[in-house]
Amino acid sequence: MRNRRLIHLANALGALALLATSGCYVRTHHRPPTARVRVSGNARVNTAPPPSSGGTVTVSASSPTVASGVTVVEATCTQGAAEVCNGLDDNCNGQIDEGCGFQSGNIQITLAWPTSADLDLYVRDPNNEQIYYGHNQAQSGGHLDQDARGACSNDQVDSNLENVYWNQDNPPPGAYQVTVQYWDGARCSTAAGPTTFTLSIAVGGQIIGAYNYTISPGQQVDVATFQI
Ligand SMILES: [Ca+2]
Ligand SMILES: [Ca+2]
Ligand SMILES: [Ca+2]
Repeated sequence: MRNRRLIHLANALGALALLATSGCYVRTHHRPPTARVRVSGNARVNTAPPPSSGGTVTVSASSPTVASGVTVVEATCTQGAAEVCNGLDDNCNGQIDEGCGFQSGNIQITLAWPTSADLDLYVRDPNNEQIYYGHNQAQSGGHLDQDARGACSNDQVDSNLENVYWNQDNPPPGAYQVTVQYWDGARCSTAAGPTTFTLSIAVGGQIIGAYNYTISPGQQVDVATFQI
């Protein structure tokens, strides 16, 4: 009997010893690490304009306002056509009468007429400086490079065209006023009587206006005003 108790005691002590050495412990359950969720979707479209490539300066203008009585010419042009010296851009390249002995540029204004009258082209720039036969170069870069029929002279290269241009990248911004005057200082001019002229304006390589007007001796008309 006593031995049996000793055996039980020994078994109990063995069990305790086994527990003590088994490393029994309560396992803490950790939450699994939060999964990283990769959100995929459409890439955002960058709507910002691409950076300027530089090198090309684009000059644009408002639609010109024209004087009463001025007819807007619905000029037609044909790519590849011969350019005639007529105050119109016949070949659609944005230059008026190239090859006729005067220059184009970011601004070009050309006056043409079909009679022996002495018409004069005046352009007032944003600095209020007027370019014409008596003042053919402005501080703004504007030039009158072809005068015609001055006091009825036939000495000039082409007797029926006048031209003003700015050929720098950035002509001054502001208002440009285009005026035509019929010089009546001598019978040689006024004998031509009322004369219908053609006038075209190109800005930034585009024709922004082409006009006809019938002008009388001694008359002055502010044909068009535009802003750049
Ligand atoms: Ca042309
Ligand atoms: Ca032409
Ligand atoms: Ca003239």
